[in-house]
Amino acid sequence: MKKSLQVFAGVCALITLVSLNAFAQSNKKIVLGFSQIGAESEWRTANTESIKAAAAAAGIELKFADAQQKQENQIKAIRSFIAQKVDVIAFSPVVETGWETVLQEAKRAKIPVILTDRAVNVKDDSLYVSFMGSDFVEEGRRAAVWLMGYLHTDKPVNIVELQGTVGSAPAIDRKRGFEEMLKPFPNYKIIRSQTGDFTRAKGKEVMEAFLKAEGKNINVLFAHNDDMAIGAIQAIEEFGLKPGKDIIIVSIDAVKGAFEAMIAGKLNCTVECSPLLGEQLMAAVKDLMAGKTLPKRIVTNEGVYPAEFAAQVFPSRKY
Ligand code: GZL
Repeated sequence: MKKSLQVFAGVCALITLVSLNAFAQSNKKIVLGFSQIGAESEWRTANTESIKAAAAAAGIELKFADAQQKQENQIKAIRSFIAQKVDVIAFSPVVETGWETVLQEAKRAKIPVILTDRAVNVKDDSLYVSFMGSDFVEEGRRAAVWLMGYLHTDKPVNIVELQGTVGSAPAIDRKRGFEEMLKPFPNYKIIRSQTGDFTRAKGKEVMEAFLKAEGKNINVLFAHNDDMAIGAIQAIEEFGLKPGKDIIIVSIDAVKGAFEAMIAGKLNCTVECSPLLGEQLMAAVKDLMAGKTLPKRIVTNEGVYPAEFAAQVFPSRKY
């Protein structure tokens, strides 16, 4: 009799332990590992703020790693998240290629991966669950369409281009979209094109070189982001020309600095690329943890802001 009582007590204890564990599991905070590219631009800072604020509001434990724009640091961060057994990994890939190995490691560890902001170029797209971010090709198209509508000319238009980070999805795709729209109009010519790595400092430096080589031959600057455009504006002024008048400038992001430059008459148009992905990401993480299926591609909706609307729109801008 005594023996069977002991067995019964043991079984009860075991059931309690298992059910407690299950309860704890169900109330366990979701842990998200996020590898951010860096802090290279106003856009990136706003994107980081959006992710951190949304994680806190969603009650999700965020492990955040800043890669200082280096792919090897992002790969290290993802490996660290795998070792820590986080529930979900999300990251904004600094460049499109070189991710297969680490994404296969995450897959083997059964940790789902969500891409935000930028895409990866992999053969096996089961290596990530979903990609949420802008359509960069469309952003390039919108920049070109605005420019041709603004200039409305069949005379020669010499364009210099400040490209984003070499090998990054936004740099590749914005260039592609811009050139696609210009193709039927050969009077629009890109005479110089070089990376400014999405930063103000590099944008200024490369624009100085463009001005030294081409001077007043430059009619238009197309910058892949506002930060490089703002750096280039300084270079144009130091060269003795008027940005926004002697050289028409169109860029992408629609950050606060771009609205300030447009209101000052130094920038002519910015194409929106929203960094406010935090809430969308946390909702996707929660859906994933609840067993729901995510769409493979979630596109953010955006607009185009010509200078004449800047003062009116600026007060309502969120980044
Ligand atoms: C675009 C984003 C780009 C921004 C830049 O989604 O990846 O990186 O256009 C940022 O400002 O540095």
